[in-house]
Amino acid sequence: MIEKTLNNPFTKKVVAVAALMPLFCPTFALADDVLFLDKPAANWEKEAFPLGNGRLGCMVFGGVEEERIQFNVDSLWTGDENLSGDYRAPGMGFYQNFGNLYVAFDAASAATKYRRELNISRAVVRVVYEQNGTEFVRETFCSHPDQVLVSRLTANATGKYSGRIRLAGGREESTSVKENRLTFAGTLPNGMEYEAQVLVVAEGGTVDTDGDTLVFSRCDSLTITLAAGTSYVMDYASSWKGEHPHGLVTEQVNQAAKEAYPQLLTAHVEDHQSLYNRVAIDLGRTADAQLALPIDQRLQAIREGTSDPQMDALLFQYGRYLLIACSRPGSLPANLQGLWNDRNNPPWHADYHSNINVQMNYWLAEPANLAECHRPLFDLLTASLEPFRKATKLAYGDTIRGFTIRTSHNPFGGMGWKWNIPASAWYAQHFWEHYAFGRDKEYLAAVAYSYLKEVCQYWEDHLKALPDGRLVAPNGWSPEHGPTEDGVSHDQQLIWDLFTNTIQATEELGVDAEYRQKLSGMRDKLVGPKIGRWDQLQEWMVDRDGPKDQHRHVSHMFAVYPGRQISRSKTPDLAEAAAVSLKARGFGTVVGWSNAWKTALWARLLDAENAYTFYHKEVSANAYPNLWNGCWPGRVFQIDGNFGSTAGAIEMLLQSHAGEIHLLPALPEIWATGSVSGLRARGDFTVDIRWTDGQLEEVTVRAGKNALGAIGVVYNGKKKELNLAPGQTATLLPKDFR
Ligand code: FUC
Repeated sequence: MIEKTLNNPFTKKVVAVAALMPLFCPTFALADDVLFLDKPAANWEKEAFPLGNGRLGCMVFGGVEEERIQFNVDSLWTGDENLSGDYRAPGMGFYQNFGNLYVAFDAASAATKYRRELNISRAVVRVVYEQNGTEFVRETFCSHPDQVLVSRLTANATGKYSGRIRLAGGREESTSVKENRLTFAGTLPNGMEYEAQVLVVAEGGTVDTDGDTLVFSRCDSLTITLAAGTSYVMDYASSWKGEHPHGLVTEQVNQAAKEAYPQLLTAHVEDHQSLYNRVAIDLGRTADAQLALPIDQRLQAIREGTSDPQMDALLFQYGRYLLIACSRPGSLPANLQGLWNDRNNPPWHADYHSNINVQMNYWLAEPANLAECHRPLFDLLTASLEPFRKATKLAYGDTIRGFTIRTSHNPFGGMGWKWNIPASAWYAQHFWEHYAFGRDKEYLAAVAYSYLKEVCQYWEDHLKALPDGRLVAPNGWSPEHGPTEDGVSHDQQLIWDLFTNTIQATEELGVDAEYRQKLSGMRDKLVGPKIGRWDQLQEWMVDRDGPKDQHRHVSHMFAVYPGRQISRSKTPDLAEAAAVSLKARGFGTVVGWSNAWKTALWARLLDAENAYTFYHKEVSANAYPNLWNGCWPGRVFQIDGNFGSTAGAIEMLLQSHAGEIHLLPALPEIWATGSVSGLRARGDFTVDIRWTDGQLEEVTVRAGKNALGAIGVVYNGKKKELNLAPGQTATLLPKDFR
């Protein structure tokens, strides 16, 4: 049963296909990895294509007369630690539009055969068209290894490029031009310094300056390199400020300009694929005629009822693509818009929203095999501890232990809007989950444990005893819904989760035995989930849920997902009550993140078709032509719906929250035959699954270097126990689950 990786027939097949990939790459990669349109973007939010290296991101429009590349750096923020707590105070700040790069062409005629595509397996946007018999090609990417944006313009004839290049800051900065370099710099009202530089290298022809633009004439090709940075450092003690970015930006541009374009591209693609290629997915075949459509028409056909399982796979991988693009070690975490924003006053400040949104941004990180992309969240939360503590003390008194946070926060630890008391416990869950999946004890000891413990301290001092001795969180609010009162289910569930994870952390680390006892005692006294008068899972301690209430927030379902207090296997009555509540919340079109949450919730409740209904809504109702999630159906881009959709789809294929690996727990009919490889399960396992006609064909479980060893694998109600040494692989077949 237990075999070495290479003896596994399924792995062998994957290896064999991978070896052929360079030969067949164009057809192999086509549908699941490419978004394409047959026209330039008319709209930033809906049609331009996003690229990013975690820190520096851009949106490519692909115009024929003028290319526009709008760019951002994740730390360009106004505001400060905003101790007023006022959401509208200047201290809350806004995430800023860094600027635009424009390349205008002296084009004589209209283009034909136009195609603009984003290949998410390469993280490259390619624009191709013909004009007067010449084929023009532009490739743009944001390199993580070189920390620059590169755009390369070529043609299949010489001397075809003439036009002008302009670099325009988002805050009306003036741009200076020297030789073939454009530069602008500025200082925000909060003292943050920033700078962007563009260097243009031409082959053939000439490049001259004219006022604040570069003029290129009869060039064969152009390579445009853009670097941008700010003086932000993620360090409260340094007032979040470091050196002026001029030196680094200059070096980044100069260094990249020294390298040959193919090298820059190869380094970029290799870096991207080192993350992206960890997971492959096949959810079934779409008809060729549908695949041949540009994505706006493809979405339209889906909206008219055409089946398109490869769109399901594309949406799945797009979530992974976007996380790689906006959250890499060293960057800020993904905000409400990831890192893309074209305004200086974006919706909700493009901030970190703590009552569902930023958490949802990271639900996919661990199971989608992008654990390192989770780190920016821990970095910012850890760096923000001091201002969070300070604000908590200001509001609640100096003697308070631990801290809590408001609904919104910025990259300086500044907060705004209402206090969202249990949010720090929800964040603690992320610290724990990173450990649960990877089992890195050093991280648990050095980073996660102190965070968990400090949040526990807050609750040790704040839980209130009812006359019968049970414990409740006082004055809670089920996010954006209902009254403020004691014992709100969302709070109770989060505290249960926090205590449970902290207890487990003490066991894993072999520390604080007495404290563990104390926490378990308190956890056992917490008012637990309750079933109400219409058999629903109560949102409040008082049985007041309305059966017709279809509010978008489903905060009392935290215990089902992303929590683990309620499950079909361990607490079937509560799980059924959750299903009653969720059904009552309806199946209508809802905001993107609510949609995604419901995908994951129905999957955890093992209802495949309801889960798929919501997953499908993301493309049938919410997604724009660039597949970005429109939060309120079709309007206001918000990235949580993208990330949450991928996370929800994973829950349909693999679950591991209940201490075992559950295969295909909610496989919908439309995904009857398919495969997925590289998903992560808690306990440091990586899982590949293949299925046909709705039935498991084969599963491979690989134990990582920190693997938990013993693990149960469940399929169709039957369990197979495995015991794997680190690095060992097991392959199971249907007969193992009889
Ligand atoms: C929460 C939601 C809103 C929106 C905002 C950014 O407050 O209730 O729908 O997503 O975050």
